[in-house]
Amino acid sequence: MGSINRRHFFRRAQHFVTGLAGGMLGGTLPSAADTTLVQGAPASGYGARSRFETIKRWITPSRYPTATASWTPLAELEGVVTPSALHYERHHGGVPDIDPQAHRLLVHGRVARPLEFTLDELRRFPLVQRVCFLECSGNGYREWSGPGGADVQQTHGLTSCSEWAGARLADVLHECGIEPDARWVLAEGADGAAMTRAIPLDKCLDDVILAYAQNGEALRPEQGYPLRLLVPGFEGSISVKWLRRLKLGTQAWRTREETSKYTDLLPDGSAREFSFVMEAKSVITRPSPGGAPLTSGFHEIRGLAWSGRGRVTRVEVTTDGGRSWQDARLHGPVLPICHTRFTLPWRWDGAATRIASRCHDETGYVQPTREVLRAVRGDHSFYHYNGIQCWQVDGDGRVRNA
Ligand SMILES: Nc1nc2c(c(=O)[nH]1)N[C@H]1C(S)=C(S)[C@@H](COP(=O)(O)O)O[C@H]1N2
Ligand SMILES: [Mo]
Repeated sequence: MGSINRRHFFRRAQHFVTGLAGGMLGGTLPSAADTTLVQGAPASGYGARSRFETIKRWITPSRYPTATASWTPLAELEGVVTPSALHYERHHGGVPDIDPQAHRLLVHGRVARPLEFTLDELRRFPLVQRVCFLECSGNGYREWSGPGGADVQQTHGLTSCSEWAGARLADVLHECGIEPDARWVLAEGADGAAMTRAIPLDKCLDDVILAYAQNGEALRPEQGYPLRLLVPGFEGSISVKWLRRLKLGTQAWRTREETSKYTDLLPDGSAREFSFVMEAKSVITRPSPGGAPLTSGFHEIRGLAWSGRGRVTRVEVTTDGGRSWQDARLHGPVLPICHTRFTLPWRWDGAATRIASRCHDETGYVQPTREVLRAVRGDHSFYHYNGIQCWQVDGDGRVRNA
């Protein structure tokens, strides 16, 4: 939109609308004879994006390419659903190549009837579907010690949002007959890492999905094809991909992923265990670092907010470095445990400033600053960073992580 001011923008929009109506109501449209018609490409069996579109996941450089992560380019996306091809990835042992016909899910342990399910059998359970985000608890780990990531992709790209569909885990567990003393469920993946995590049984009986579909089609291999757990609101690592085994037990197992990993060392030397829930968070995706430098005038600030505890109820935005905050517009439908799009009109006067967003969720929780988080969790945290993200807008219009 460049440097046009807001009034100009609306006037132009009005011209556009009246111009269009004039054309449709008998104004002069170009006739077929005026243009050279070129035959386009034929229909295709499976779609691909335009060759002019080039945005990509950013892959963390690593000596171990099968134990790394790729990050969603959030600043480049609109709406709230992440295209499957751009969903972030985190794998500990690479992406296995699994034949769905041969794949089985074993349910055993504290159940009356240990059972093995094929995918066809799982599809016979009643369907459950929901749009929700999945976020790695390592998202934003570099921001703990100060501004870290170069852009939104590197600060927040380990969250993505999809429509997931499958069977309700509760239905499948009930089919096996849950023993009265069962309290925990161990989930194991069929990948090289045999990723294993324990989940409280209460959560499993509440809203966990045995997902076989994502955004309408089969899961992508990198998202766990042919079957994964989808544990709404919990850190991503609990949503075990390539799921092959569920074991019910009376207590947690404290696997490697629950002791040496996915715990949070506190200032007093103790560790937060089972810190499952992803707390409320938000980020301004536009303007943000890496975009074209801003020109003064009207801009629409855009961003995403989400909370693992339920709905986002309010997002405030500051454009003056925190002196004042304004309520942004939330674009519906606002779903629980789902990315929520917010926007706020802004006129930039060309002076250096700082912009940031602050998310509230339906539990009354308000997204904290980095200082507040560090005061509580100390200097040794890696996971669960959800601090307010501040962007510095320099006088020349360049935006950077501050
Ligand atoms: N079997 C298996 N499941 C797994 C993982 C894994 O490495 N192996 N990674 C976990 C982690 S750490 C996260 S954040 C999410 C990532 O899911 P995604 O790759 O679909 O985004 O999957 C989880 N499930
Ligand atoms: Mo993760």
